Amino acid sequence: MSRKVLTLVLIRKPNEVLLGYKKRGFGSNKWNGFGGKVEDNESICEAAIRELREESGLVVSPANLQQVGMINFEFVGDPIILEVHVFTSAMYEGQHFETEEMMPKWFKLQDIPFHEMWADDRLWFPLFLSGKKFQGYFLFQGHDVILKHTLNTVEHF
Ligand code: 6U4
Ligand code: NA
Ligand code: NA
Repeated sequence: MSRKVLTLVLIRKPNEVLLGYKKRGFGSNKWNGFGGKVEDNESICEAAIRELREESGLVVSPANLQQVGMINFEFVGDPIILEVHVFTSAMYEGQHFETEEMMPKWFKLQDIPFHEMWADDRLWFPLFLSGKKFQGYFLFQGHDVILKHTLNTVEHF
């Protein structure tokens, strides 16, 4: 078993969240937050900020980035565990724009397109949206079926 550390950033307004439609690569054709792999020369927070900027155009300062979740994903038949660090910010600069990887769009909280997102999102988004911090584990078969999971709130990271 080896691990890959990834980031996922969800930008909030009081009644909206910014998602991006992933146009290529892992998780393509799904709406998701912005993020990607942590490089060797950077911290997890730096990676989160860089991926957000590369994929959406928005800039967040480290002081405004809050970690809200940590999720481990395992895929049947794949020895690599994805360790995804989930962050949020209500403060950002810049205008979002479409990139080669992502098409960003604001969603009202009542209109979040869970049927076009990773299957785990409908389980942990309610915790995120109510301001709770959480830790989870999901075992996937393929990219659509969750065979088992755990999900717990935590006090801090
Ligand atoms: P490259 O190869 O550079 O294009 P990179 O942008 O570094 O890739 P990418 O896009 O593969 O990384 O990262 C995957 C993204 O998908 C990360 O933000 C984490 C996120 N992710 C992976 N599995 C997820 C899942 N089950 N539910 C979820 N987000 C997931 O909500
Ligand atoms: Na990415
Ligand atoms: Na990347």
